Amino acid sequence: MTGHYTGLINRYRARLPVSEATPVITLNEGDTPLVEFFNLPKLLRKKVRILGKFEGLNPTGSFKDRGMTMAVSKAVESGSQAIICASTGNTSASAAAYAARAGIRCFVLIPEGKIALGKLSQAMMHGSVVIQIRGNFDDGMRLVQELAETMPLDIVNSINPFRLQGQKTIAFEVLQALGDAPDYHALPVGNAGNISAHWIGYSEAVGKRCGSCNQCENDCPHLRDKLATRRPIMIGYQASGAAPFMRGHMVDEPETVATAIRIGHPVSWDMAWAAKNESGGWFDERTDEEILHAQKLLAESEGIFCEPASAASIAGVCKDLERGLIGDGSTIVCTLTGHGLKDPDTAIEQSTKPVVVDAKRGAIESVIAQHLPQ
Ligand code: AN7
Repeated sequence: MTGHYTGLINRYRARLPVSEATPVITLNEGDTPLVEFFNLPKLLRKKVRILGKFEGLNPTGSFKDRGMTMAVSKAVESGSQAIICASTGNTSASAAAYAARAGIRCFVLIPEGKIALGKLSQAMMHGSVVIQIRGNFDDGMRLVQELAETMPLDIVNSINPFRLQGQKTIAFEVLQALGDAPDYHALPVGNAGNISAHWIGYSEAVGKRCGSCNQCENDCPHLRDKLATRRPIMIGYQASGAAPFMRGHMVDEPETVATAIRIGHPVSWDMAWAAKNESGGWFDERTDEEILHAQKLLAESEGIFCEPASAASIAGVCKDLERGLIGDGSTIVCTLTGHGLKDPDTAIEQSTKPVVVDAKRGAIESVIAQHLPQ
């Protein structure tokens, strides 16, 4: 690579449905760190490699930016003046930022009282029109589809296929970092777009499937330039209160502390099942307690602060290692979908409260003495 990094569309142009005519609306998203965890395997007493793809380090703090750079670029290319989405928070934050960048209008529908503070502040700060609905994400998703039928609005939820095209690039980055696929790739599942996008990316990288360009008949770059020899086993983790993939049917009243994945009617239902089945993987669920415990464990043992939904992948992998579902010698990548700073309320609630003392040396000394390593 020459010059400075200018975002995933420019980097993966040959693998994305863009042309010279596509205006690239970017905040230099992607190229996130793949961080190996050294303390977690020791704590678990397992001889495995666990790596976190820290998507919280994208420009608006979540993986949504990968899909949004594509969705907004294509919307602008088609002459769109306004975008709309339903969101549990991160999609709205990302849509708002990319719409600001593009100079177009953005409308977001969010469930009243059920989105993390950081995400709400982002949508407001970037100047989108924030509409809080007395309903959940699934209600919002249905309404967005109805509204876009008659109003001049481009939907930027993951039913917009360009979203998944952008998000598939995470697989390319993992493959280029590791040289080939990990044995397992674990991630949280809400609306199920991301697990579907991961699988599209991994599949194209081995030349298995190619749905994203018009050249596949003859000289397709996806088939020509393989990035991997194999695909990982995909594991999708849900919060127990919002686990339609575990129930085998849609859930009407999803509830979880991990508000990002408080979704009962996932749009990418079929694609997510295909990812699981074709990869030989599985879905599982974790309780809110397990999710928060994993979030704290990762923050304290590895120095990585992800949001609760993201920690579902850590909670998932920890238990599946203990159960022996994932064996010794495995390499596991966990997608850490969003930054912990998105949801300061939940973080503060589960942490030791700061001590308050007089501004005097002696008072502070005694606190320090209690906590110094022996
Ligand atoms: C941190 O923002 O659906 O299974 O509206 O924010 O692709 O839905 C967020 C989803 C995981 C689940 N982790 O991904 C939204 C929204 C975080 C998220 C998911 C979300 P999908």
